[in-house]
Amino acid sequence: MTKLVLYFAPGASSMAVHIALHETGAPFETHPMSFHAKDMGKPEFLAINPAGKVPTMMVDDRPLTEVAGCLFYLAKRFPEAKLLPPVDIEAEAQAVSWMSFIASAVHPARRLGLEHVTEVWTLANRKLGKDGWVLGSYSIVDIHLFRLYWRMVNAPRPAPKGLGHLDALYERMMARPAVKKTIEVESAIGYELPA
Ligand SMILES: N[C@@H](CCC(=O)N[C@@H](CS)C(=O)NCC(=O)O)C(=O)O
Repeated sequence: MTKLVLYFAPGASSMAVHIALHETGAPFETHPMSFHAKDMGKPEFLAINPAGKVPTMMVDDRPLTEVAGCLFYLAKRFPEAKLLPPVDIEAEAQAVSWMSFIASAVHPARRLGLEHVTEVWTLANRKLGKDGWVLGSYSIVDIHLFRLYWRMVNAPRPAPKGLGHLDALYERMMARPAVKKTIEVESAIGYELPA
């Protein structure tokens, strides 16, 4: 059986992969990392992921990085978890399209101020366009999008309002056992997220 080890920091981007691992029901090990202890910059971690970032997921001792890459691997490796629509090239392409948008536009937005954050999240809300799952059925895209939305709405800084489709997605995600379990485990370790 494939051995999976997730390097994660509570509440960080790695939370998305942590949720997906819980969704699969597959056994995995975790390696908590600390921002305060600067774990991501330590030589032993940089030897695994030269970018010094979480998530980093070891797949039988081979490092896999980037939220989108890790999520895609888990969805394809554990098809019974139904984290992607089955055998649908166009839906898979939509997943890649959405996760590229999330990683390149949504993730960096919070560093660029409220006006930019509002613009990007308003676009995401409009792209979502309905109170449902992004691809029509629950998928890794919902997990990826949720983690960033969760981070924004739970941060102390002001957040854009009027994002009804995303609020509905957030509520549905928060009801999922895999999300509850991940938050339980990560909050028990403690969040060290930058403000
Ligand atoms: N593009 C990466 C971004 C990952 C990322 O930015 N991770 C942050 C935490 S959210 C990190 O590990 N930062 C290391 C540090 O600040 O030392 C992905 O999608 O996985």
